[in-house]
Amino acid sequence: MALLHSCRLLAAPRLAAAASRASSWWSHVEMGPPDPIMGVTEAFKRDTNSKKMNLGVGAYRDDNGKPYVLSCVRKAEAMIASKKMDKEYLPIGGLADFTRAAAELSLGENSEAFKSGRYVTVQGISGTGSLRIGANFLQRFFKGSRDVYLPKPSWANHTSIFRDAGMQPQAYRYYDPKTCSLDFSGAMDDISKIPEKSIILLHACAHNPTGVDPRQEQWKELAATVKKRNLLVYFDMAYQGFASGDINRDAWAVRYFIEQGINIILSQSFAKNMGLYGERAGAFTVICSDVDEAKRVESQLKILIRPMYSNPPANGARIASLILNTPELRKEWLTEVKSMADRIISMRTQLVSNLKKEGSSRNWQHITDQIGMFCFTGLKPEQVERLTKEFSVYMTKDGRISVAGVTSGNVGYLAHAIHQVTK
Ligand code: IK2
Repeated sequence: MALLHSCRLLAAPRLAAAASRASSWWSHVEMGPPDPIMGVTEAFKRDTNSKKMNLGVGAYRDDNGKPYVLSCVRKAEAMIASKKMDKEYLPIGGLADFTRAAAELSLGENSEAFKSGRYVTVQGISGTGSLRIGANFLQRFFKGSRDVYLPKPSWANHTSIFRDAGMQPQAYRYYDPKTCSLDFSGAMDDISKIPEKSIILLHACAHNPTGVDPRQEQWKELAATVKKRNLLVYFDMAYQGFASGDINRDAWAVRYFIEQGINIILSQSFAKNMGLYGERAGAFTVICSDVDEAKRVESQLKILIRPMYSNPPANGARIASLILNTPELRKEWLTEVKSMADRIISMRTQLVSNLKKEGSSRNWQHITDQIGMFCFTGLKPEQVERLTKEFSVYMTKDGRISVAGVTSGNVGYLAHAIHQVTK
């Protein structure tokens, strides 16, 4: 009897838990997959191998493999701290000194659109948040198709951002896996067939994940085609300065399209080029036909932003604004961006020469041809799996590596590991 009683006592909490599961509001919620990029970092953290390398997430590391805070950022932070500023809300559209400087940086100080004021720029929560403002704006106001044509492949989050905003992600050919380079004729063929008044997304520079950008003559052809098809161009510029080391060169396509009379929309991120990742500094810009239209668009952007997050975070925008608007800090920043870009370029060269030293007879030229933070190695999913399992080298399944995570200390090990799984 006593035994029966204690069994009942033990069973009671289990029954209660099962009953509460069955009656829960959320019992139907299934376990979701880990994020394809952030999930790599989680797996990396669990690995105890001292030689492990995280080439998954695109975050810059110095040559000791350590996260890098730019010296101009440290100085701007000290200036902000000394001012003992209040913590009041920013306006809905963000810090005016920041949004103006972000527009000047992308459009160029001599841009007619910038000088005439026929644009609106609002602050966004870094590149992702700015893309989302743009996607929601399109969903509410774009009169053409819901279709947004993305390069294939594109940054994985693009699809989710547009889909969650009620748009329909579509694809155009961009990358040729056989040559590990741009499939320009495929892209032109697909783009010339996109229905008129659709939206096309273009990576302004340092295409993620492929590291493959069109050349200037190719950008010109692209601009002519999108103009002919009457497509709305959405530029995503998350790496200005990070591709070539030169902010003007990296903004060339954006500026060229506007000069051709194409009224683009644009998202910018300061995560990579200022190393402000977690500060979430970004901007969304709409080029309009005149100042009056810009004012109307601005009013609607504020109405969109207000119920999303009310107003953006202040600290990152203050830092970026001080850097962009203070000549000495800006000069220092330009040097630092260049040095980050140069270190990445030099790691590409060292990786190729180490692969040769290992005895690899494969053609790795695409590693040095590609540009920016990422390299699309061309490694197959089984090879990626072996790299992770046997060598603790972590990267996304598509074979993308963040070259920013490679250092003079580990490039030899990486080359050895890649050679072992590709020979
Ligand atoms: N747009 C593109 C093309 C990006 O690459 C990013 C940053 N991606 O970085 C993570 C990774 O791929 O490893 C963004 C937008 C947005 O970045 P953020 O929101 O951090 O500014």
